[in-house]
Amino acid sequence: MAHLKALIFDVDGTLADTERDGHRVAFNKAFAAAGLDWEWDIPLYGQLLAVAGGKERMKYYLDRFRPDWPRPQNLDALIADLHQAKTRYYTALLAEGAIPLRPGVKRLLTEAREAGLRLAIATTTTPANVTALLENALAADGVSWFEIIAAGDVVPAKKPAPDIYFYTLERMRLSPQECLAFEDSANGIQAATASGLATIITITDYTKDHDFRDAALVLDCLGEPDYPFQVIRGEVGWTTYVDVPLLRSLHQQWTSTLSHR
Ligand code: XBP
Ligand code: MG
Repeated sequence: MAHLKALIFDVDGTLADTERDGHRVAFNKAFAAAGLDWEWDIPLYGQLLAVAGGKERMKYYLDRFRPDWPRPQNLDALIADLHQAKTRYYTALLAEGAIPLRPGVKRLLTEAREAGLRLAIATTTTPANVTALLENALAADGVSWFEIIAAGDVVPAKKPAPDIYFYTLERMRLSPQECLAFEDSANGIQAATASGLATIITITDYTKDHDFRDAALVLDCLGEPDYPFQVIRGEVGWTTYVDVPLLRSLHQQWTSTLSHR
């Protein structure tokens, strides 16, 4: 039976609740700076999150919500420029400390490293956003905590396609049975489970109604010793926060269930 060797983390919604107060705000700043009458309020952005990827999301917005908006010939170039500007605004927000890590994330990452577990990131967001989040919210050397950071356009298809997880597993030379994934959204759980990974979900306000029937465990957050998690679906025994012993015991249960199928 496979032993647990690595933890693979999604970024947006999982390491930090970045969408509503981070990415959305940065998009709106980029639109305003470009003199565009595009404005993404909180409910609209929730709908736009159906599409992973900032560039893809802007196109989806135009197709679905702005058929009236006259497309320039160089639409792809405009979208690319807007996305670069948005990334600058987003990383500036992170540098101001606007987005903290979610409860339990720093503690679990620290414990996992001390326990010799390998760490990786598999995300749709732009690599510069990952670096800015880790360096500003985790630790100055936060990037070095992760053996692999697979992000953005490094793979042809974005979540819910499993490409970014296959890419990560390949570079770590690990099988999905030797890992656990952490996600927050329907796109994420589909990508992780399609690559054979048992997945723990921590919901956000934007994703609490998503379909997580394929998740191994669904929680409101990872929890802390003084800040217990709420179990939305799954078994955790008496534990009230996610730690390495819990992950090892859950992994054993899940892999043994899988091997008996
Ligand atoms: C979530 C995404 C990203 C972000 C925006 O990524 O879909 O596109 O919303 O980032 P994750 P970019 O897989 O970490 O949940 O604008 O850089 O794409
Ligand atoms: Mg996510």
